[in-house]
Amino acid sequence: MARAMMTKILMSVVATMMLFQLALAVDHNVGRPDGGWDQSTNLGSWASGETFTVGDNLVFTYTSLHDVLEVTKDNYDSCTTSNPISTNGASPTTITLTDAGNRYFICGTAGHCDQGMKVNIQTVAAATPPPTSSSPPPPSDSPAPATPPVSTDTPPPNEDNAPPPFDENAPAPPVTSGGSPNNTGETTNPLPTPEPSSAATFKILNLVSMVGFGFLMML
Ligand SMILES: [Cu+2]
Repeated sequence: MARAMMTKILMSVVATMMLFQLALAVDHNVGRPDGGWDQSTNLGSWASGETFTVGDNLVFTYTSLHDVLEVTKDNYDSCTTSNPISTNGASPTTITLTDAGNRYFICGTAGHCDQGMKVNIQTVAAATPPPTSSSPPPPSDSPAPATPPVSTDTPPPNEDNAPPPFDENAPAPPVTSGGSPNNTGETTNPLPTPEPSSAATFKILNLVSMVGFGFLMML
């Protein structure tokens, strides 16, 4: 039951975050709005004004005079159109930036790359999600409070009590004058109850905040 519910919550959190990612994905219309995928647009300048994040899309819109080749850096630099990584010839061409790093696109029409119809896309990683249960904090907390209970006054009961409890009040144990130590045994340990470790508390708080975050995300 509880496990199934946790699974359900986690799944909805993940799904929500994925939707969130999709909602944030940006379509970058290459060369727009001032130009396009053509020879007359300064595509380097256009690209430098954009921020490409993992999950974003490139959208190339062009006439039948052009196409879109994805190529290696070497072929990009030399405008070599043979052996492209991919060839796309049906405008519009949408390319999803699935990973951080550099990708290189050129036009395959003779001479167009040399005329500037090329663009280098530098994709950056998406922002990291908020740190939910990262490991670092707990260790710093736990060791410190471990010591306190040691040197505190030792509870007096056991041995001191033995002789005197010739109870003035209780008439009950009149058996022998020998004051059996067993009777007084009940008062023995007022041992301090073990404090809940702060590490455990921390974990619980973390869990609660995670679940709470999940619910927030679902709203
Ligand atoms: Cu072209």
